[in-house]
Amino acid sequence: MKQRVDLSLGVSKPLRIAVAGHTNTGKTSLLRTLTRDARFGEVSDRPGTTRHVEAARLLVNGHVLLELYDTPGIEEPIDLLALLEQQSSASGSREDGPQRIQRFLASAPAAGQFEQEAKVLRQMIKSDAAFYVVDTRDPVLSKHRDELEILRLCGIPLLPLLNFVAHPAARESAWREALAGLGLHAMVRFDIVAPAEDGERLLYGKLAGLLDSHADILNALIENHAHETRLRQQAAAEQVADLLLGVAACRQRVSTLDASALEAGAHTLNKDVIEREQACVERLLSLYRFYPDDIETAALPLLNGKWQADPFDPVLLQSMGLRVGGGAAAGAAAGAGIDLIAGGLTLGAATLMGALLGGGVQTLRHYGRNLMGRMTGEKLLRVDDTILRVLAARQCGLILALERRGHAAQQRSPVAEALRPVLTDAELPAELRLARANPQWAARGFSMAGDERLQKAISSLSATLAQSMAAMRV
Ligand SMILES: Nc1nc2c(ncn2[C@@H]2O[C@H](COP(=O)(O)OP(=O)(O)OP(=O)(O)O)[C@@H](O)[C@H]2O)c(=O)[nH]1
Ligand SMILES: [Mg+2]
Repeated sequence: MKQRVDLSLGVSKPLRIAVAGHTNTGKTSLLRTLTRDARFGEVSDRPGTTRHVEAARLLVNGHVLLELYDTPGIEEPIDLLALLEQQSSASGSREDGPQRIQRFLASAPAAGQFEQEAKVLRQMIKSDAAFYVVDTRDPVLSKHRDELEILRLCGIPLLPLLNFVAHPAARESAWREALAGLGLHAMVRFDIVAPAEDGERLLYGKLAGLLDSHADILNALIENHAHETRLRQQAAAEQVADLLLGVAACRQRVSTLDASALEAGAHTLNKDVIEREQACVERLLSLYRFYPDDIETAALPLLNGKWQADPFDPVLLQSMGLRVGGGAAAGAAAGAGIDLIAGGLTLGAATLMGALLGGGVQTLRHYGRNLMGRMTGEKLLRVDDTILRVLAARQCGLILALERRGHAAQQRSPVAEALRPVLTDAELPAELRLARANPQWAARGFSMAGDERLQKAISSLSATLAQSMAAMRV
């Protein structure tokens, strides 16, 4: 994809934004969301969690464009404003806001009673702009007005960010009115834990309106954000396509048709598919910069060895509205979702399960002498279409859950409940049928080897998957 972000921007000085506000309003959470770093700082329900200023950087093409500074919550605004007024009248000179703040920072209380507030103000006067994070569930009190009064003295643009607006107790209009009354007319609604898809675009766009001198950096951030989202979605769909093509190509040779050989073969294939799915989950988590703990345990193969229901579980297959071979309901899980191919004929999952339940070759007798004759040829096991459909649905479901999740979210995201079928046509996509005929595609890492036909298949299958996911997003 064409890179359109202007590299030359990186050589100018990064834009410095302080994140300020009352304690416990979501400042640290905002940094997690904007940096996509779920481990940034410490977040908790306790007030006074952040005790020091902490910086995070946003890079575009290796250049730092934005520096965000998390600051401690302001705790004693009323007393501090009183002190600032007292210092100002004692000085007898007419000072502007930043001079008053500097005077305060040089005074003894800045190292004593107001140490926390001093950390915020010291960062504010070094920054180009600030976000003021508001918990709109709070009533607007004089402590908030005083806090804003103090922050405004720093002389930099202040953009209020209305958090918790979706909460039933939100007092959005009271806050809007109060902020406007203080001369702050530009503000932005921003749900920090679950930001809207265009949330960051609106946030940086609003800030660009207040910060003419840095509009180019902010526009580059907006563009880069959209660009990275597109790249991530494409890379994610390619991971799933790679998984599906690899699994479709997998085959397991069995030497004889007795039950123990078939069961061992089915077991090996089963294990291989689960491992491949797990590897795909790990790659998707890392692509979206999440950790296994962020997703509900039961839904992840890597936490308990398999998904709550592994892809071969007959009950899962049925609950997905997918056709399952007749024997599945009988509980012959070892063979569910696995086709037996013998002498060039696909006998289907039902046959394999019948064979496993009924003791092998005898069960196959009803296929007639003719067929039994073919059994001397090559005998293979491979996953059936249903398994490919289940894997596609699960991995696409995971991608959508990761996309919806903000990096400040504290609760685990569920995946399993929301699964919707992805490959719904009666026939599987042509790329997967092609993979069936190309067992060499099953070799781990083969997609890295540059095989042209496989690369083409990955790219066209991923486009199909991306289309299905786009339809599910709306
Ligand atoms: N549901 C929900 N919870 C949020 C949101 N933003 C923050 N929180 C929660 O509010 C609490 C405080 O968040 P922090 O990010 O630690 O707040 P802070 O402003 O950095 O707090 P201090 O460092 O103590 O000043 C945490 O439990 C967050 O998970 C939000 O948009 N929605
Ligand atoms: Mg904090």
